[in-house]
Amino acid sequence: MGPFRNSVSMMCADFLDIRSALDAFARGGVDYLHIDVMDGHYVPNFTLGPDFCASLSAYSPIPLDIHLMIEDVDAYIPAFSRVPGSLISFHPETCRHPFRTIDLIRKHNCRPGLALEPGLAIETVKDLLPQVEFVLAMTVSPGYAGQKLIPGMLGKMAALRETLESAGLDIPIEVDGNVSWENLPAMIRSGGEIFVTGTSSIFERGTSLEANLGRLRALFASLDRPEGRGRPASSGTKALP
Ligand code: S6P
Ligand code: MG
Repeated sequence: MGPFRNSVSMMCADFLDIRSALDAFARGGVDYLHIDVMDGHYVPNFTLGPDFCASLSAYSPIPLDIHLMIEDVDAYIPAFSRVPGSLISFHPETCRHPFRTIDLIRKHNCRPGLALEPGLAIETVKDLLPQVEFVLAMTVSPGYAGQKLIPGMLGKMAALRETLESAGLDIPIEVDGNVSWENLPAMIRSGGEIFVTGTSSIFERGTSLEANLGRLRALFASLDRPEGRGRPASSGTKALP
């Protein structure tokens, strides 16, 4: 699928028909299953938990991309790392000692990522970037699907990409929030490589999952990085499975 990858947002799936969604994802070239975990404290919503993750993996071989929007992250790493090799991202402002949290995720055989909420200054996480395998850049405030892209977030992603490059860090940026057909090209130009697809694209109403997955594949294939921006396409699938 080229350098761009699709992580489908499972909180947007029809919970009464998860098997058919997983079957469609297997046929449609989905790269990750994005699991939004919300605790009613860090964000004003509740969503998915560790048993749901385990059930998905018992049925589907697609790797998990677990996005923790919770407080007291360290206490829950063992529960969320039951599937080895899963991507696990957390919001550093929820942790007292984020280096320790990163180590804990690795010790549990998972791949640590930093999740950046839109208001967080990149400068505050600079020292953590060399320790993680990806950065999840939120383009909406954490908590809900179906929100609109916050103006300024594309520029912030581009600044993050530049920060990574000038530090010599070859890790992907995952974009989360309002990844729509319209926003995706600009998100790619701003340095995104992994895209969380929810109600704005894959789960858009009125069309089938199959049709939307085909549309996304075609869009990925038609887009490439402009000269001199972002990582070269050939390096795009290197860092993560
Ligand atoms: C939001 C969450 C996201 C949503 C995703 C939904 O807190 O982290 O992963 O599931 O943004 O996609 P959409 O297209 O409805 O914005
Ligand atoms: Mg998310």
